[in-house]
Amino acid sequence: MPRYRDLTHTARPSDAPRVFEPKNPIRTTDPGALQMLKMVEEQKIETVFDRAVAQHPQCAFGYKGICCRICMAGPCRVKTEEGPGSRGLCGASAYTIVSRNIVRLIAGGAASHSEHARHVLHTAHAMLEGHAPDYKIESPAKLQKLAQDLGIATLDRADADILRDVVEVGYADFGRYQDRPLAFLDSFLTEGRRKKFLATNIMPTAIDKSVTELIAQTAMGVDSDPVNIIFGGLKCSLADLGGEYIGTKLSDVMFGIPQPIVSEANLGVINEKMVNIAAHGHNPVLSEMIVAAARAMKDDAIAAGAEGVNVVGICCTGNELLMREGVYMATSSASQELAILTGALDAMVVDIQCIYPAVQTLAECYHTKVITTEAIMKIPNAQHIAFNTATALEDAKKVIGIAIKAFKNRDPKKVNIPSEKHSIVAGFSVEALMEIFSKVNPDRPISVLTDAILSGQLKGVVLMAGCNNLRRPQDEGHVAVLKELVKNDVFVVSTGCSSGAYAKFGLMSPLAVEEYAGEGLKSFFKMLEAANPQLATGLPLVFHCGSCVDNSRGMDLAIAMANELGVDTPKVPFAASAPEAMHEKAVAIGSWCVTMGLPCHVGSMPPVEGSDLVYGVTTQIAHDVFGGNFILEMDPVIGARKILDALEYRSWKLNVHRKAAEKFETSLAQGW
Ligand code: BF8
Ligand code: SF4
Repeated sequence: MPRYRDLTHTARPSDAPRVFEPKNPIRTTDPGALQMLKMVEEQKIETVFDRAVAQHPQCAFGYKGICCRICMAGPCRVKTEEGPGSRGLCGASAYTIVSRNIVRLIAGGAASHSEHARHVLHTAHAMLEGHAPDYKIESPAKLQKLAQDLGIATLDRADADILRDVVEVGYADFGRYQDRPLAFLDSFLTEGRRKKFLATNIMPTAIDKSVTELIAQTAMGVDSDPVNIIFGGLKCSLADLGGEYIGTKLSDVMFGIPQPIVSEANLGVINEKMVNIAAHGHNPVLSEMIVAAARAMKDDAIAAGAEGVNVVGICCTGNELLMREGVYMATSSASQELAILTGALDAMVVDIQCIYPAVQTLAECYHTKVITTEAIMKIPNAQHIAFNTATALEDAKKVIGIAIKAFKNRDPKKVNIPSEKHSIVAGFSVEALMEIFSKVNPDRPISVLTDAILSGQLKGVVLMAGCNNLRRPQDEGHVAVLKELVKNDVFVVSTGCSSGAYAKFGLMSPLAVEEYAGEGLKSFFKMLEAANPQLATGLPLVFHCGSCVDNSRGMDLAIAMANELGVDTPKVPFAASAPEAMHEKAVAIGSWCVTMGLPCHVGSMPPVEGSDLVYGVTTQIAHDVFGGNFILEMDPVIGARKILDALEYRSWKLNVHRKAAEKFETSLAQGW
């Protein structure tokens, strides 16, 4: 069972309101978004903030996970009364319905992440076959390392041959029929996790199989055992993690390993004098080509009367471009529509995931063109350009051409760009972090981080992740949790829309360190900066480690720490937090975090409260089986305190056992 130092803290959430002022349409704390909404106040434009108000109150059955729509005899809603109403029509109990519903979210998340990864794989494959001439191997070093991790020979082999084998293993990971672990997943697991997953029968063998098997397992009249269903869900979440690894690692091979880079964030990065195009969605396969095309077509933009083409990022594609290209981050999930309200966004090109269909509705009130690019993602009335890796740069140039044409139709009277923007430092892949640590300890770079934790200088590491969820104001949770953690000397890395929040608030900057970091964290940064005079800027308060698939980078960091400390991941002072989780992908990520042995705070209640059994498994029993557990807490400060308790408990235990091992000159005990 997880333990909390403050005895008022339990596995149940505090009584903080689940929904912030349900009738209040000001549901953001992002200064740029607030400024934008103020600027268009008179115009009564409908955005997600108004629709969030209109959706309340939400259905209490759905909220608790006790509405079953799995077959057409339903929907069946489980009532608290005794008798026939306490079960679905087929006799399914609350625990069956809740567990089926929640694991189907994991299946959706795993399908989404791995579809992204499959696209990167297809692109690599097409490149090797000579059908994707605009792509190349950007990082042979990453390819070598990846191949070695996968057990693929590298000595005296051409990069293309090595990549061919890597791609083959990646494809096999999608469709393997043999009873062998997912290779990309197995390649980085600790021995302890490998044993645990085999013993609990949740080691996935193939990504597609894990998703379809889970849908089949939870179909009407199949599995009704909540524990078995949850284990099926955890297996699928591990397949999700494998898919994320494929996505991140191959993206690094083809587009480069992110390195520290200076950029800017928030709506003020939209430039009135430029052709502005937002890249929104997730996959660098598209967005990298958009950036290349924008650079190539600068003169066309100048001929149209602009100063050039300004690509800005939204959501995770924004993270990908920020890390590798220094592209400005315009905004994140819940404020995506607001980029259009500036009246200066000439086009928005999208691929997959987290794109509100509402962007097209709003674009029709302006000159903005929305361009969809993927066969599985179209929006009625938006323009569709089928993005083909064989003609990638050409397709991307068509998109830029549309933006330049739209620029000429821009109505200057409608231009309202908020002034809000901040300088940020991003691009902290694990490789980039290790490079910085290596200036202190070239032989064992990661020990710089673990030693700081063992000495008490740092409390631990937290991976801040996830979305916006307008049950509470946008970014409020991300910012509040971060401030509490850094004040208490936690080293924080971030991904996804959590990164978006910190970038937009200017917290992803060295300037924020003085104001918010605790003394231990400050002295840790000072020591790193002194050893790294080559860095162009100071270190930021929070380290941007990428998009949502890049949560795999967070896991890489946790595993490196585990290996250095000589323990399995459940003993590492490392936790995750998604204060505003929303997407199915967030459920998949949270579930693998727990399965990998990490405490995982979630600040928006998932639909599990309809069953005490399922609630107890996710928040308590999971801790006994896997060493990780969900901390479901809506108050961000209490959430952060609960995370801190988990970190302190782990570092305290580590120190006790290490001291005992030193004293008696034995190896570190493992049975705790
Ligand atoms: O994958 S954090 S709202 S943008 S799901 Fe979506 Fe959530 Fe943002 Fe990226 Ni991740
Ligand atoms: Fe109702 Fe059972 Fe069908 Fe679900 S599967 S909708 S509980 S009859």
